[in-house]
Amino acid sequence: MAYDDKSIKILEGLEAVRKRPGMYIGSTDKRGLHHLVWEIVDNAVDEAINGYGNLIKITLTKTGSVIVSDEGRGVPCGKHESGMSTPEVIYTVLHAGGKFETGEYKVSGGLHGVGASVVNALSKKMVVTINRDGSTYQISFKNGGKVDISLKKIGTSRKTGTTVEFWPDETIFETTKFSFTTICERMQESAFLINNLTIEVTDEVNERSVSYHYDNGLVSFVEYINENKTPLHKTIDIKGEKNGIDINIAMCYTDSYSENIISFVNNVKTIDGGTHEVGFKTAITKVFNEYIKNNNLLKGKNTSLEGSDTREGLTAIISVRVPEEILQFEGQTKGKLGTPSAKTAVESIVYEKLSYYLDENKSVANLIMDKALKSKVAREAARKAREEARNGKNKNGKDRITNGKLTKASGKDKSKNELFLVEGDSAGGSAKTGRNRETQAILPLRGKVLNCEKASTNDINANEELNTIIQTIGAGIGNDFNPNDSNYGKVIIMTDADDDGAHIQVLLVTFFYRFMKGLIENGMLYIANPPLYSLEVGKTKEYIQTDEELSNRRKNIKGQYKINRFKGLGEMDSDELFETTMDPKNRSLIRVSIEDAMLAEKRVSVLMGDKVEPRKEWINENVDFTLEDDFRR
Ligand code: 0RA
Repeated sequence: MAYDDKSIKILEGLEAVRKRPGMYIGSTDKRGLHHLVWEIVDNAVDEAINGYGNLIKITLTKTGSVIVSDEGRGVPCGKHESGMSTPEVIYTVLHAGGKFETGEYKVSGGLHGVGASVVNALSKKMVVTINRDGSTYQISFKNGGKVDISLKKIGTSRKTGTTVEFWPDETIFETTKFSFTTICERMQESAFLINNLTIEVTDEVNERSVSYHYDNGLVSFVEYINENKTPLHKTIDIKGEKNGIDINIAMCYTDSYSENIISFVNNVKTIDGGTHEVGFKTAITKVFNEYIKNNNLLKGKNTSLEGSDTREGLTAIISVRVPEEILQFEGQTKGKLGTPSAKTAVESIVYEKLSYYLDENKSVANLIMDKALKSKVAREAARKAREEARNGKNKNGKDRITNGKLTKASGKDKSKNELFLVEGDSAGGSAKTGRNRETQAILPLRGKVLNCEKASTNDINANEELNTIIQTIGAGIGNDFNPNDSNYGKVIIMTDADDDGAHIQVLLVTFFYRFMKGLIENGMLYIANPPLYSLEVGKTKEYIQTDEELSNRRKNIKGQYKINRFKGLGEMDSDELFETTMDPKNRSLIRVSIEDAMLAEKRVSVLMGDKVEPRKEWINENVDFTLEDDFRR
């Protein structure tokens, strides 16, 4: 093929990416936009995990670009067999890769890994600078991956490494504003996963900068998550290698009741778990039950612990590195490890190391066995209580008086019905008046919701507010939760757009995450997005969702106008509330994802923990986090 034919093919390929960006990066909203950053960073991380370079810098610049630089080997700068330079191939050919030797690990190409060329296709400009073989080379692209200036030597350098700067294309993305918080959260995670790697994130617009570096990797990660909890022992560190799979796990039990297991494969989070997580859980259950049997802790009773008993209060990070050749992902979002040998590898290493640890540390062993045994007792009691609750009777056989404040929907098609959980009785009143009576039900909530981060199933059952929610939804909780039993297709949290409202949102999301995960997994949990302002120009009134939108809108108004900032839902009348926030035709709902929920849980522990300092910091930094980015899908 002649060079020209090749370059036409390439442009067709990149054009396809621009036509259907969603196919490559999932979406063109904030999430999709950040995908571009992950894609470029993953390449840099690949170099680091294979031992090349230990500093990665990410910079958000004043011109709206992101710069990612690494100290890896540098992209090779020779001529490729196609006639193009190798950098041109890497940044313009879809799925061009092939740099990896057998046995090397790679992030890119695994979970998302659509390649740097996709980022180029979705950028109005991209500049790649390479230090290699004593020289500095540069190539630049414009208008979605068209070569602007071909690769050329621009100087000399003793260093090696690659720097990529790109400007996302505004005609493709709904927003091109990067979130410093989102990038930091993810980079901190990568720094935990790769010992001795330093990641610096700089925001030149707001003049702030953070550097992440951890000597104790996963142990530091677990300690970070448990920052505001009370650990029962020193974090257990498990390392090993089997079937060519490198295993690294840190685990620690706390006095809380939540289970917090986060797993990674080649440094990419596996949201839906997979074989490595299954191997981990299987091993723990087996170790616990053997320990209990050997030490006669169940006093001869012929029962055993369930898996969930052995994970109550557990924080664990599982990180495995699986070689390319046997790497398999499953599920719609490819967030689940499929590689079968990862199960056996993790299971046998954890079984061996954890059994040994417990035998060597009897006092720790007794503490955590005791906790697991208590969990078993509580679980059995709670199941009984739930069964009674489901039958609508309490212990004494009397009908339970609950969901008294619920205003029901009249429609019979459950899947079309929506439940609004509304902050405060006054907003509840407006919602009740303004709603669509057929499909919308209103349940007003009084003040703060119980913090479920430390709550046991018994605590939940004893809490009236949460009990009302559970019964109203009618689909059970925990292992008994069944989305098909839900009385509503959508559960929508509607709070004021202020601090307290955000607080209630995280508490509720945490409750659902811990006790009705299935509701989130099935995409049934939402957050309503009330407008921040109304804007009156002459006789017309419009509603504005964000500060950014307001300042844009103001620029285009000629003549007089009046702005009103809504301080809470209660300031809107019932028609206004319906029109802006509840009416399916106009409203914009935020669907809560599992990822959001995990962040929310971490936030709850920061917000509600005993330490004052992190809480202050957190509130200062995240006043409007729900609107900013983290809850948006
Ligand atoms: C192809 C081959 C080699 C390295 C790379 C690409 C490479 C790509 C990126 C992207 C961002 N940073 C990067 N660093 C390196 C291997 C080159 C060799 O064997 O020396």
